[in-house]
Amino acid sequence: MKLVCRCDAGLPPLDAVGGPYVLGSARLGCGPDESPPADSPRQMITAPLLGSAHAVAQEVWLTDEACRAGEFAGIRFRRNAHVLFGVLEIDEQAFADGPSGQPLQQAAAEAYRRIFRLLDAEGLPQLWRAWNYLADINQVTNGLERYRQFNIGRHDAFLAVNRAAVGNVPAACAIGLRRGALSIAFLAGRTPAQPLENPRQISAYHYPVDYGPRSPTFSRALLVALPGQESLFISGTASIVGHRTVHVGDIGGQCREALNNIAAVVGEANRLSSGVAYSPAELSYRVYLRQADDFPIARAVLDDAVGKAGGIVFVEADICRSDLLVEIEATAVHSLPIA
Ligand code: 3EB
Repeated sequence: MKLVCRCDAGLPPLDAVGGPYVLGSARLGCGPDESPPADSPRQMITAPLLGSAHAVAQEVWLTDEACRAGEFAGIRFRRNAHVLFGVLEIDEQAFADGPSGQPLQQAAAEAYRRIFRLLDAEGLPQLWRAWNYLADINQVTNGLERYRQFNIGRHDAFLAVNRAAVGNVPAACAIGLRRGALSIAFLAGRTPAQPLENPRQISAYHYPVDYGPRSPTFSRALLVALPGQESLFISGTASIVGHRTVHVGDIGGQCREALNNIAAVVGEANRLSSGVAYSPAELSYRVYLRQADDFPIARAVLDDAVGKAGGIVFVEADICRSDLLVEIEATAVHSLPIA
């Protein structure tokens, strides 16, 4: 079984790639009125690309075993015997402000409860990776930042279905867009993954309450074993040491610190993986920048550290702490010798 992610800038005939081997996709830089395809889950990310000759980029998850499509509680998904990719959008306006929390908190809780119900029903219960996008992530309503509202809902959902909210939790990112419903894409499978933490950082699920009443529910990275293959999913990574933001106001410093953190996580991957070592130069990166003006410096730092060859997509979007200017996520796939 193989799982690969193909990223193409521009408008390639990716629907031509289509067919049974597509698990799902993400489209970055699309307009708010574009619709996803009917037969395949696709996360529509309306954040502008930066420094790209093309308006949109598309990441397609492909496998070498035929997939089938399904729909469950508003979740569009495709799966084969080993993996499942799904996309869910929930409009928080469907929830009333009330004792069970503000609308975004309720939407997040409902979204994750549905995801867990789907995964249990499909017999692919391990949530490996989640991509979370929400509007106005740093906006404060009724005294609480929206990212923190999201964290309460997400955390509650894990506990509601008796899932651990520490330790074996998915790799993730949580990113702010200008508008739109809460959008969650996810990759799940049959077997538990190996979670990785970063020795330079406190685990996010142990952040002190200064960062919100409920800690964020994600691992710094996950190693996922599939037959003949191992994948490394590195969560959104920022300029945080311990639990504190460092290099406030300094985009170059934040980019270098985020890359130091990624290097530390890669070190952990290499300590715990039994396969061939990972290197930062081989990773595929998604770089979120709060300010488009920061692109030239971010590009230069990334090129310097990673090399130009690797796939790097730069996106203008908000980060979950208002003092963070950049967040970087990364992925790699290794073939393993078949035992
Ligand atoms: C951080 O390290 C930066 O809430 O799912 C990174 C990755 C961050 C995932 C999430 C948040 C999340 O705390 C923010």
